[in-house]
Amino acid sequence: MVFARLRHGLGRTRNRIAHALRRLGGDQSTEETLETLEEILYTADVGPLSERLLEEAEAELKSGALAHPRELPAWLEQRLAAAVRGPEDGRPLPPAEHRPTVTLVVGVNGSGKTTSVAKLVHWLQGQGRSVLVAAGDTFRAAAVEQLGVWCERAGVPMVRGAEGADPAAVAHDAAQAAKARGVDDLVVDTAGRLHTQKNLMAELEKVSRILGRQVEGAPHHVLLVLDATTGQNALQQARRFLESVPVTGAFLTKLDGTAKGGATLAVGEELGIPVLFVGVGEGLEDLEVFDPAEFAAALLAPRNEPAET
Ligand SMILES: Nc1nc2c(ncn2[C@@H]2O[C@H](COP(=O)(O)OP(=O)(O)OP(=O)(O)O)[C@@H](O)[C@H]2O)c(=O)[nH]1
Ligand SMILES: [Mg+2]
Repeated sequence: MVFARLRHGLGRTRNRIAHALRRLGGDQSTEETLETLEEILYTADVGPLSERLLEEAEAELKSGALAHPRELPAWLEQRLAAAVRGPEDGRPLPPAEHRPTVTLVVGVNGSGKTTSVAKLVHWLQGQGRSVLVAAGDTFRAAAVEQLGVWCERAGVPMVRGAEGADPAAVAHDAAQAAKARGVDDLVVDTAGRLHTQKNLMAELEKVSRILGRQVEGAPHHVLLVLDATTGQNALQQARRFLESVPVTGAFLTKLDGTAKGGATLAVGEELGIPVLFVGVGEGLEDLEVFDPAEFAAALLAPRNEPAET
């Protein structure tokens, strides 16, 4: 089942939400209903979006647009789904006009970039696309090794530089190799960096610029990898990345192990970027293309299936 691991990960949250949702079906006053709704939104860590939804719910209950609190769970599911964009036409990373399609993967330390690059490679192969990987994290030799292991497992070639090499030089070499080999996709891993490290953010701009010189319009996709377990903090980090590189979408990782699934919605709503993928485990296959409707349903899973006890 799609999002089964997410449902599982959200287990504890789900039980609390399940209780609250059941109360919505009962005979509560408008005030009690809104309190219950607030609890649900808070539990799911939906963030600033909560306030807007609460105001809307209040207005609609008072105007009669929402006739009974019983209708709130369905209303909520629909609103949550509408708050965040998924990939256009359900197709993330569409091919660029000319080969290779270049995808740059960025984010803070430990957010899950390298693992996500591996998953992306695997997913792209599943779409029938040939891939080359650039080991743009030249900071640590171990980083290149880690990516190398994944690439070997997935059976894709990897271009690497010497330890401490300029990541832009690696990106340059990889782009040339990708063109020479005629592969469909080039995926570029980068070192983790804090949004506050100005020089490292400038380095990212340089990598992006160099890629653009090699391949028209590159990078065509810039994926910002965000650790969902950091909840609303992920937003803070994300804003600064958006200033340095043209981020085209988010890859939300570690949704299998978080009670903060709502952060996903906050990302979409607050940053205005689509969520393209979610990571739901540490393996190559543990990636889902993001679907807002399915996600909202999973978040409010108890509405659609009996709650676990
Ligand atoms: N449970 C779970 N773990 C994940 C997921 N994605 C990544 N991880 C784990 O998160 C940890 C960090 O992942 P990396 O891919 O090395 O993160 P990174 O952003 O490349 O890290 P740096 O290169 O050091 O900045 C590893 O233990 C991964 O297995 C996910 O979707 N679910
Ligand atoms: Mg890494």
